Amino acid sequence: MSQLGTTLTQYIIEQGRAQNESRGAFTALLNDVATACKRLSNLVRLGELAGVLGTAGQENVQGEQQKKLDVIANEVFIESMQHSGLLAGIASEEMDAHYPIPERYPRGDYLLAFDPLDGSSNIDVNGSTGTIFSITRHVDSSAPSDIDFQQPGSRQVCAGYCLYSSASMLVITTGHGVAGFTLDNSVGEFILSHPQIKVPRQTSEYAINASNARHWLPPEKRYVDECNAGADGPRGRDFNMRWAGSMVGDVHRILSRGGLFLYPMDAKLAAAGKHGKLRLLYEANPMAMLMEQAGGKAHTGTERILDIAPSSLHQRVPVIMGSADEVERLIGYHHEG
Ligand code: P6P
Repeated sequence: MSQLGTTLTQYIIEQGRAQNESRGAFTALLNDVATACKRLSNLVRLGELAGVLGTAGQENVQGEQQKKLDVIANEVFIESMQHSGLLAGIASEEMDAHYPIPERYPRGDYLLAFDPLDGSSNIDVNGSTGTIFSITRHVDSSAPSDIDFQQPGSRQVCAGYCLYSSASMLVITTGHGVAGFTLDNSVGEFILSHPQIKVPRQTSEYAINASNARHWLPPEKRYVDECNAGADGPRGRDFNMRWAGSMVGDVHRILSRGGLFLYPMDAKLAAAGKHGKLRLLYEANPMAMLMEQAGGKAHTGTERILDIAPSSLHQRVPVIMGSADEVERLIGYHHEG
């Protein structure tokens, strides 16, 4: 009989045993996340054949044109997660305020914040997209408010993403390292394929949207110029640049082979009164937990991302994350000013 491999459920239960923690609720919660991701993986894989491409003809709270699949992905996640009795509330990039669990369902102890379809501008060109999620505890039994979601990233109990690309992969951490699961469509299970993901401390690859170069602040300009100077420059080696246009695609590559992901503060964002491009609660925080759990670092240039005390549900922050030596180098440039 062919071996199936370790399923997500088996992994969470085994992790619980190893930590002497009861993981029943957690197992059920992550299984609901996995169900939602499988449903989205099918829709993304079918694309136009499922009639899910193109714009929804409306804007989200971020003022961004919503794709049909942004709206569908949000609905799929809520439908898959709200019934469990494990969540006290849900916050999403696609919703102004948090979604209270309907009274017909029991309320649980966890809060879910998620970006249903990160990189959705890639969907119409068959590029990589993903779902990013962050789970924290709801500290009391009353119905949560938006403020209850605004917890520092260091209080996350679970973080992860599902990458929809050549394979669909679920990558998660519960605070004991990072594991990757590949979707086996023949049985409809996420199977453990990358048990202990580690980010190399060094790299020769960086990721940034180079079209913003004229807006970069001195630390980022110095960092990128030195990388581009290659073997004859101060770094003494050639560098490569990749930009996926989806944070999930870039972060997954960096978790897989090292690199530095940059969406820093720049003059254009400052002029628009923004503190960054990427959102703290459901993009920067979950990815920062994954990076640190994999031996990388995650910083804004002035502070560790997981230490930030959030001030709003859709707060934006600068993001510098990946191979520890490169994050430390760029932080050093920020300190030099
Ligand atoms: P730009 C996608 O919209 C996203 O939020 C991240 O996934 C991605 O890294 C970034 O924005 C891309 O931004 O300015 O290159 O389109």
